[in-house]
Formats: sequence, C-alpha cells, structure tokens
Amino acid sequence: MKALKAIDSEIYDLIASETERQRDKIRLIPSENYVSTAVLEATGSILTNKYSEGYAKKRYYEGQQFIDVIELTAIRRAKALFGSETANVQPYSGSPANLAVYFAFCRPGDPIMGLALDHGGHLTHGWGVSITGDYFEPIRYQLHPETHRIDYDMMRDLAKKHRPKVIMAGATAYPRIIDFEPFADIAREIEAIFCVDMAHIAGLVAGGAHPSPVPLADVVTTTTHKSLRGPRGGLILMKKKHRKAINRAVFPGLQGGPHNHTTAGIAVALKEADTEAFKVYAHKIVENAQHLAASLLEKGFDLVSGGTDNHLVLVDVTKRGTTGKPFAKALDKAGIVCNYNTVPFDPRPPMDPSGVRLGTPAITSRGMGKAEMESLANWMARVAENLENEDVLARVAGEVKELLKAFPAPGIPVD
Ligand code: DSN
Repeated sequence: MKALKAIDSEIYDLIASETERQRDKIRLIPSENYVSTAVLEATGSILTNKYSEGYAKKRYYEGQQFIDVIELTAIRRAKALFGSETANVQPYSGSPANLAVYFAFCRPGDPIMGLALDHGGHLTHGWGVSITGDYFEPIRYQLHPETHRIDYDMMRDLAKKHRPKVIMAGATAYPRIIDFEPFADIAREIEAIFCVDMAHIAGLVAGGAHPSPVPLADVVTTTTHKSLRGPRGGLILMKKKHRKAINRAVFPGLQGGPHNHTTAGIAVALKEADTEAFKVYAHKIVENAQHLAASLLEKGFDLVSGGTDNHLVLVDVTKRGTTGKPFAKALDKAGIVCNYNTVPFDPRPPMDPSGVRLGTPAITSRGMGKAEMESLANWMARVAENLENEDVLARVAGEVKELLKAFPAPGIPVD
C-alpha cells in the first residue's frame, strides 16, 4: 500500500494496526472471517470506479461490457454452488437483502414473522428498533424454555393465528441445526413466503455441513462475508417465480448502483467455496466448535442448549460469577476477541447480558484444530478467574500471540 502510505499516512497507519490486531488475536466473533488474498484483490480493484444501475443487458449507463459478465458470473456461480433457480448478487449486505424480501412481498402494516432478537434472531427479522419491526407488524417466535431449541410448535401456532406474509427462519446466535421443514410446511399452509436468512451458516450450507434451505424456501438471503468467507456483501437466492419481484425490490426499490468491486469479490469467493477444500473447511468449522464446546464444558462453563451443531457456541457466564461485558473485555485484553450476547430468557440488559458468543469460522481459516480448541478453553477459564488481573491477562495475550505464529491468517502478511 505504498500510494496510500504516501498520500494518507493516518489511514495507512490505522489499517496497519488493524492488520496486526487481526493477525495477533484469536478472533472468535462468529460472523467474522479472513478473506483470501484473491478476494481482497478483486474487492480492492478499479471496479469501484463504475456505475451500473439496472441488471445485466438492461442498464441505465453505458460501458458495461465487462461488468455485465462479472455480475452474470457471480450469479452463475451462486446458482451452481447452492443449487438455486436464480440469484441476485446486488444487495449491499444482509440487512438490505432482507428489506428487499419484505418490500417485494409486503405492504406497510402487514404481519411478518421471525425469531425474536433476544432468542438469537436478527434486528431485521422484525425487532422493534429496526424498520422491519416498525413498518410491519412483527410476530416473534422464541426458543423453548427448557431445551433452548427453536419452539417449532409456538412458531406454527403463531403463524396460524397471525397469518404473516413472510415467515423468516435464520439466526445470529443459535448453536443448533435449524429444521427448515416445519417452516416450509406452515408457510405452504397459510400461503406465506418462506424466507431463510442463512447469513451465519452460508459457508456450512455451501460445504454440506448444514442442511440446505434452498430446495424448501421461496427465498434465501445471506451475507457473503461470514462463514462463506467472501467480501462484505449480500446475496439473494430464489425460485424463478420470485425473480421479478425481488429484482425490482433491490433495484430500483432500495438501492442505486451495485458495488461492482464487491460483486467481483463475491464471484471469487463463490469459486473458492465450490471446491473440495472448502467442504473440508466447512466440516472443520463444526468440528472445532464442538471441540471448543466440549472443552468449555469441562472447564465448568454453561452452554446454551448444552453444545453446538454448527459454527457457534453461546456461553452463559452467570455461574462463573461474571457477566458478558466484563468477561468479553477481559478476553480482549488477553488477545481473544468475542462479543457479549444475550442468552435465551436473559434477565440482563443487552449492553451487559449474561453471555458471550463464540464462533470458529475465522480460527478454522487459520488452520486451528482440536489442540488449539483445548488451549482456548484453558485460556478462557484463566481469564474468567482473573478478570481484573492485568498481569495474567497480559501473559495470556503473549501466549495467544505466540501460538498464532504457527497459524498464518489468509490475506495477512506474516510480519
Ligand atoms: N452483525 C451480524 C452478527 O454479528 O451476527 C449479524 O448481521
């Protein structure tokens, strides 16, 4: 980044510091990852210079000879990887992708249904502070109070009673496999649109480590940057019968020109995900999460639902005598980055809830395995016992940094 350094050393230095942070800390935020150098190169390319409102062969600006091919390539690869009838690769990210679904199929005030945010859903699944909970009538299903699994009976009963126009499945803090069939069944019965927001698990679905929602859902939305390991962006997979409504909702309904540099990065990531190596990666993510969960249980941590089937572990730290925020802050000082998170039926507020959320996509991209998951659980236990002991936290940070030297991160120079 010689030019950047010469022109703007302030931003250059900040990017350099962030690069070191990503290199020297164990990143456990389940929605983050490391993209490949190839994805970085496509995303940082001159494609950022081009406007392309519209869709391939039907644009409002000339000069689309290469952009059209890039977008069509991304669509072709998305269809092939996920087995979908068609795709839209233009949403700026996951939230605009979900908004496009509501805009395509609902009018203001219509009922929409999703998993409650404080039970692991997403803001855009109808939470009150989101436009989706304000402009529509949100119906929220929850987890079962004992099993902490999705309460499919509650979901079905609420759907029958309120007849939502869109039924949303998908989560941001749910460690278990989602059974898409009950959603598809009730959506068919009440003639609702069945949408799956698979943002967290898209990489697992691509690699065959989680059942695919694509055959059952009318529409599937996803971000491209989480377990799928692409640039920050959005993607909508859909049945052909919904193409017109969805495409119109994305553009001109919600967005202007697509971010062509991102589209190219998505295309590259989709190519990388359509390989044997990525299938191995997806299964390894789950295996690592399960090793991490087992090691944490051994160290006396409480896990929501008792474990995990996917990339994510939700830890209730109440019995360790702490809460999510101080624990996450102490972990950060110790070189382990996660986010504090509510647990189901949490009596505590979202700014200092009872849990932390951990995920294995990024550390699996660095090649970690079972032994490292055990070290991680040991460090987390040490941190929980020494929340305010700066010496211990600094010692753990040093050990973490040392370990990471053996696990180079994709896209990041070793020094
Ligand atoms: N912000 C994302 C996450 O961390 O799960 C959801 O969009």
